[in-house]
Amino acid sequence: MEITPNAQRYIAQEEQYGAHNYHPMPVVLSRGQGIYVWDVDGKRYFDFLSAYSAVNQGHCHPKIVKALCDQAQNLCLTSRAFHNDCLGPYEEFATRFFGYDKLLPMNSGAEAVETALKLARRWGYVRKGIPENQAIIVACRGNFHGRTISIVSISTDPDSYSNYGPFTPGFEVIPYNDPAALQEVLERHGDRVAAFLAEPIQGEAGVFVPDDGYLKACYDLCKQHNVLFVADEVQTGIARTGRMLCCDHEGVRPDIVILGKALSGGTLPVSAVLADDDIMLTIRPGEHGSTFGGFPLAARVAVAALEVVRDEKLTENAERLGKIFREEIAKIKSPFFKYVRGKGLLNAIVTEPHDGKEAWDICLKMAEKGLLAKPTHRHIIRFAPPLVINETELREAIRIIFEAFEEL
Ligand code: IF1
Repeated sequence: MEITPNAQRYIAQEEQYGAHNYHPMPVVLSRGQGIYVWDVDGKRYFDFLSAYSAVNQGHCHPKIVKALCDQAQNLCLTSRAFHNDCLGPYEEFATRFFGYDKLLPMNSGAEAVETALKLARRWGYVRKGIPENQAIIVACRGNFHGRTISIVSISTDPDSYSNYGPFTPGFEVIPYNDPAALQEVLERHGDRVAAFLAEPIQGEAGVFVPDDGYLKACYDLCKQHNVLFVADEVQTGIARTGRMLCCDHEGVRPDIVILGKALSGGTLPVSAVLADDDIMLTIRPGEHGSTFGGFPLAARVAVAALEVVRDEKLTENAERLGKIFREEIAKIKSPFFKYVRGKGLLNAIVTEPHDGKEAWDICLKMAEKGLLAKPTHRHIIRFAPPLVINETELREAIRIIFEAFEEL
């Protein structure tokens, strides 16, 4: 894939002055609108990563950008030392939207996960009576919940945790998609377990969709042992998998829900933790917070972002177009192609290397043809377009994917 001198200049600048904590595709973007992004040379691409599902509503959605710009002229930040006229309306809107008593506003997804871990431990001590500093939280192998030290303490991916120790204690990690493994831990010392934390579909692991009934089985085990079921819906939530929350596919109502990414439509870092009063009120004034958590810009933007999901019926669209995507992609005939998996518009193609080429080369070929997607764990290519995509656009993108496999 050709890298123009114009693009090369930006890449070299990042190389020289920026930390090397990423290895991006050799594409330099300068504009986004809806399902498309444009690079600095004016080339247009389908965005099939959507910033890892943060741009469900499409790039620079006019309604969300308007909310951002209007509020930015008035009042950006008050801190929580004072009230303002944006936070209450947002909290009421979002708690009714998802059906929970209370919302605790944070900024990044990792901060919301950390908040959920603290909330679960606090509930474990205050409500369940777990002896002080002995609460256990169970997590799953293959997880991705963010990059803080406590979160990488439960990671099973060396790229996430190696040389970042010592690690936070109080976690047990069990195999994903294995209710018996959870049952074993809870029968062994469930009286000390405060919560079970899982992604309803493991995104980073390569869109690993657990067996039907897995979430419900784990939820029931949690209820039997008075353990909180905590769903990390940062990537799978907000219509991405064809339901408002991915747990809705199994009729599971998590005790704690973690949201991020698309909560702002990809304009600002906005995350949140949702729970009912008996859990949420175990954190009292002054016992948790954040300078920007729920600030006026985030509050106005998040309401607009959720209204777009509702009004433009993005959940239904993701469900319908996701089925078409998997049906069509499954027809690919190529030595690289193993299978496609996913729910709604969170899908991935599992590839295998062939003839000295692999997923990265397929992604470069698709980029050449005007579609951006990125491999995860080397051989899995995630496909997650903005949920505003229509069938015609989707079929055009599928054709590009077919051509890339054929040409390789
Ligand atoms: C990176 C991965 C995806 C998440 C879930 C919490 C967070 C994430 C289920 C933390 C964030 C992002 C982080 C970003 C790339 C991307 C990612 F590849 F890292 F794993 F999507 F799968 N829970 N995922 O997916 O949210 O603090 O980032 O706002 O770190 O490279 P955050």
